Amino acid sequence: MMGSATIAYIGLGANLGDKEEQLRQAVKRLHGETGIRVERCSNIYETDPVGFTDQPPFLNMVARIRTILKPEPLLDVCAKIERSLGRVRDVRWGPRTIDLDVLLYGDEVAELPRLTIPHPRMFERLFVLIPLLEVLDEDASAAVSSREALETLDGKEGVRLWRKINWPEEFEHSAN
Ligand code: A4P
Ligand code: MG
Repeated sequence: MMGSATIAYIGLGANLGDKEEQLRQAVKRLHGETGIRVERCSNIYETDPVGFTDQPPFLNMVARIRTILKPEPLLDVCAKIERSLGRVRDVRWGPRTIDLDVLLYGDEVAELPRLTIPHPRMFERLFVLIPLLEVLDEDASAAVSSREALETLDGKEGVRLWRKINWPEEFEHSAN
């Protein structure tokens, strides 16, 4: 049914509350959406805050999904999941229970009023590139630029391996 669907990459970040649980819930809810299937999860990394630095460390990861949703409905789903997990928009770049960004959507390059693809800041961010490259298809149009960006960036010590969500195995054995 999802054969003609598009591969997209969702960047997830959390730095308030039970961060790891927030990520797990967000992945589970993404997968539970009609028209979205989570295919792979990267490792989870603990990362120093970028931008507004006076805030707790983040946990970041990337999910590769297959979806029949178009980009804007996909963004709406991301916002809905953020709201359902209690995100309140306050300080830009500030602390958040959960943040879901659409990093890549197929080979699409788009500048829509609410949505820019690829995500405008992803190539400057180790906390995006390191997990992304674990799950990014070799033949994705952004594969070369992502790998090159990763090689040129300093500060890799600000991104530390935290743990791995064993997707989908560990979810198949849990009730909630
Ligand atoms: N928007 C445009 N393009 C996209 C896209 N590709 N994906 C618009 C998602 N949203 C996109 O985002 C603001 C608006 O961007 C959305 O309404 C959407 O229409 P937001 O999530 O409401 O606000 P935000 O996340 O506070 O701002 P922004 O600009 O998305 O922040 P970033 O760039 O996501 O940065 N440090 C570490 N270590 N780890 C982090 O995860 N995250 C941030 C947030 C800062 N520092 C961090 C981390
Ligand atoms: Mg965001």
